[in-house]
Formats: sequence, C-alpha cells, structure tokens
Amino acid sequence: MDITLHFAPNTCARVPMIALEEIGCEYHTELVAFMRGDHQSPQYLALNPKGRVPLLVVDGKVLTENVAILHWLSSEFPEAKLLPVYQNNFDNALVIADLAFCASTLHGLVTRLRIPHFFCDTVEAIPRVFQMAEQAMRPNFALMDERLSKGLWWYGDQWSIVDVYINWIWFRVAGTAFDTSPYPHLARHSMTLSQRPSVQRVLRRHEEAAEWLASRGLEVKFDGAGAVKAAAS
Ligand SMILES: N[C@@H](CCC(=O)N[C@@H](CS)C(=O)NCC(=O)O)C(=O)O
Repeated sequence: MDITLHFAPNTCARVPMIALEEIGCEYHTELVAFMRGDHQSPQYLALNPKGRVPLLVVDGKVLTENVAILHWLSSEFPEAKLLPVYQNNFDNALVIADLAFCASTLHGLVTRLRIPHFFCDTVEAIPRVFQMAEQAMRPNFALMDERLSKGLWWYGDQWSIVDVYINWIWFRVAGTAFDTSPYPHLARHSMTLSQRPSVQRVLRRHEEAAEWLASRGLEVKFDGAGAVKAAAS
C-alpha cells in the first residue's frame, strides 16, 4: 500500500503522522509550505479543494478530514490499536464522537485563540475574539481535565489516538495567552504522552520541517498573542 501524508509543521496533521508512526508502516510525506501558498496552489487544490492539511493519499485515492483519516487508519491497521473497538455500534459511535469533538468544537476554538485577527476586521475587536474563544474553551478544558483526572489516558488505561488529538489541542492553546494553570491533569497528560517514542519522532520531524521552512523565510507566524497585546496597547 502506498501512503503519503501531506502536512505542515505543528498543524493538526501531527495527529495522523503520529498514528502512522504508531502503525509502523512505510509512508511518505509532503511538506506543505503555507507561507508560499502551497495549499492554495492549483496542484494542491486539485488534490484537496479544501486547501487544508492533513491530506492522506492512499494508492492514489485522496482522504481528507482528521476524523475520517484516523478512523480509516484505525480500521485498516487494527493491530496498532489506535482507537478502542467495541462489540456494539453505540460504543463505537462514542469513539467517533470523541474524534469529532476534537475536530469540530475544539479545533474551531483553537483557531480563534491562535489567530483571532483572522476572525474580525478591526484591530480593536481582536482581544474580544480571543476572550470569547477563551470563554467558550474553558468548559471544554474543564471537562477534559476532569476526565483525565480519572485515568492515565482518555480511555483510562488504554492509550489511543484521541490522546494525541487532545494533546495537539493543548499544545496549540498553551502557546497563546490562555492560562492553562487550572488544568493540572491535562498538563500531566501532556508530559506522559511526550514519553512515547512515536510522539518524540514526530515532534522532531515537525521541528526539522519548521526549521527548514524558516531557513527559507517560509515559517508560519501564528502571532495571536502578539496581535491581542498590540490591540490592547
Ligand atoms: N476539518 C479539518 C480541518 C483541517 C484544518 O483546518 N487544518 C489547518 C491546519 S491545523 C489548515 O490546513 N489550515 C490552512 C488554512 O486554513 O488555510 C480536519 O479536521 O482535518
């Protein structure tokens, strides 16, 4: 099977890359340079008209959306145990609900926290976009922290790719002005996850990719915190 993951460093494409490392299969990667507009190029849009990463190409067939990509990887490579599998449809649907929670509710808020200036058209409104996203995110962080207080992983003793997805959310939010100190279990979860070899390999890959882009003046500057500060001053 020929698998290629299109990714940009530190984006949500980190999650399927860790999934592929957990699986241990051979796969190729294509680095998408957002600052060069690669994701809006005719060639990329021909593959993925949504102009986003992650994008998985499997034997020439294209799959987008993390929920679908992670679900497919989990079903195709069951030995990697990326997601729990239950005997009844309802419990399996609950697992999809967890992926969808990350991809829809949480990811949408992460974007507003990181790049609030993309969600308004006046400088004065930037801090308000951030504050509203922060208010909306807090109950979700409380919910996740509470769940992680009960076990090592999202599903108790069983690690899953949902842990990686949640941790990507945490990592993105922790890099903003959002105060993460009320969530010790999420912080602990992040420390525990960082011990995993697959995670360490992918973080190195993303760092190298980010350095490569920076050396060519193509690094992505997500300066949401700076924009909030500048607007407030
Ligand atoms: N619903 C998609 C969202 C993917 C997405 O928004 N990816 C971001 C990176 S984290 C992206 O490609 N952004 C580029 C853009 O919006 O121009 C999924 O869950 O896979």
